[in-house]
Amino acid sequence: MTLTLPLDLGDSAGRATSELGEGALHLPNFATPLEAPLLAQIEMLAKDAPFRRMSTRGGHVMSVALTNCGPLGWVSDQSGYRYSDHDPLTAKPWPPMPKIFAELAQRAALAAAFRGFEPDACLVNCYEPGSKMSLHQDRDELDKRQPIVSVSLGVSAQFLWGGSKRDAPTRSITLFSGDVVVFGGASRLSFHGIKRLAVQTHPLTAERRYNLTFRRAR
Ligand code: MD3
Ligand code: FE
Repeated sequence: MTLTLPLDLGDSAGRATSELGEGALHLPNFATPLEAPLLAQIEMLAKDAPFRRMSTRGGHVMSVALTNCGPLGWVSDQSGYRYSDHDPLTAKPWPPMPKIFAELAQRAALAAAFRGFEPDACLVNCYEPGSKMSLHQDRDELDKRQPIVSVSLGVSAQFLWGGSKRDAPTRSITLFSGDVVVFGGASRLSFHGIKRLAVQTHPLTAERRYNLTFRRAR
């Protein structure tokens, strides 16, 4: 007798690894086994380095709240963007990068054929319903041959993936909790963003979405 199991292919299950562009590899559910411990580490590091909304050079306040861990952290204020070895809010060094963060980032980079990736910065973004990130490039890191590894946790988001020019057409990709994307090579300087977060709930994060981006800043 043949058993037929229900399949939900409209959801996050059953997606294959795909190349979004040259050097940009989407690894669906790569971090799913680590969801709970990663979120527990985020909660702990936010006790030392709280999530906060930063100002931009233009004087706008970002809708995404952020914190960092590792030797360097990405910061923004009225004088612009940069990496800093301390938290401007507390004047203390950023919390150390948890071992499971660094190991996950290195394993993901290796899965995308980037050997020896040793991140010195992990930016942690926190999205609430209505938060968004406008189309931008990440160009504050010295060695553009080093990839950036992104890990999504919590409610899903629509990731906007553009080209090497701001006005190039974009495509939209849903990033679910546990998804990892490695951006390197020709994709390292591509424009990208996150659409306004819809109201949704996730069992581990309620209405929030977190994104870890691992970087080699210096
Ligand atoms: C493509 N974060 O923090 S992760 C950022 O989901 C950022 O919070 C988004 O963009 C987020 O800078 C998107 C995906 C991502 C991260 C870095 C990239 C895509 C990238 C660097 C180069 C190209
Ligand atoms: Fe970015």
